[in-house]
Amino acid sequence: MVRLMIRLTTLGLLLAVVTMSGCSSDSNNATGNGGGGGGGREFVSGDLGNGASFQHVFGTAGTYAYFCRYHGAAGGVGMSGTITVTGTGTAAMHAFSITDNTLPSTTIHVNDTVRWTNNTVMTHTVESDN
Ligand SMILES: [Cu+2]
Repeated sequence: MVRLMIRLTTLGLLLAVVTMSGCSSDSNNATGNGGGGGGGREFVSGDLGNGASFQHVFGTAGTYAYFCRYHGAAGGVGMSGTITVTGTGTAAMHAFSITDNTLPSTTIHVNDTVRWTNNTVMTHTVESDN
């Protein structure tokens, strides 16, 4: 009986952790604009497990190189890509599915959102070089 209770409690905690990590991803989005939460970098997703997603609104034109910390590195090494942000348009969503150890490069407009969803069984991150 005690064991069952402990197992149920553990399950409850696991569910709480999963729920919280979903929220933290959202709060990253909220603070990600303008480089918050990433040690001054434009965006840092944290770990994205299977099915997890992260999104970021690009409020400033520029060229944003980014990478996965487990399969790439800053400077375009390995699992990496570039988001190029040009003049203002209608705010649009660009959703990408990660299906292997590559990351998309794309050109978007200021105030557009990019969303990455990890559809592999491995853990990845998306984080800007700067
Ligand atoms: Cu990766």
